[in-house]
Amino acid sequence: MRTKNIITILSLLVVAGVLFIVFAYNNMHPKAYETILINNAGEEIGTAIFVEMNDGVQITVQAQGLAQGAGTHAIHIHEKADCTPLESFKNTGGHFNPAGKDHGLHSANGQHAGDMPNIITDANGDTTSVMVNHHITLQKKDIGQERFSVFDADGSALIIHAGEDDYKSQPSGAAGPRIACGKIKSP
Ligand SMILES: [Cu+2]
Ligand SMILES: [Zn+2]
Repeated sequence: MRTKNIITILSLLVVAGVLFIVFAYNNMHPKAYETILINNAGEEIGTAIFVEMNDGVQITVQAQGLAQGAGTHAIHIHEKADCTPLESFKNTGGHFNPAGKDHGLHSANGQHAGDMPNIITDANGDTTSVMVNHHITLQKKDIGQERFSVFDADGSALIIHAGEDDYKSQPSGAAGPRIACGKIKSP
């Protein structure tokens, strides 16, 4: 009987140890992250889910009533995780650009790490959009000079604009005001 109890205790310790290692590993290497999107009134309008992939980060955006009806909207990663809804989310700064490139998927010296293809909304102003950004990572450290951590000291933010990105105008694609924001901050 005593042996059985000891084995039970040892088993529990092993399980606890494994759980701790998984927890610690996930803390150092987050595989997924979810953020709430808010509009200029500070109201929750959707979510963005980030999943670490071998060659980038997959981002799934679901938002309701993002805009008035159907349209095309720029979406970028901006520099800072401050989604205070004042003056068009200006606290998020410019585009996430640790490599010092020009703006735009069509620019010769492009692109910012935060640049991504436009998304579209339906007649209700809703969207479900999936994209992969090959220039960012959810890991806490950059991966060489290819992929940069969105969890840097000041975090970053997912921003959606009123207008579309023309993929070439400096410094931000002439995309108009910022209408939605989701902070990306180290958990
Ligand atoms: Cu932007
Ligand atoms: Zn840009």
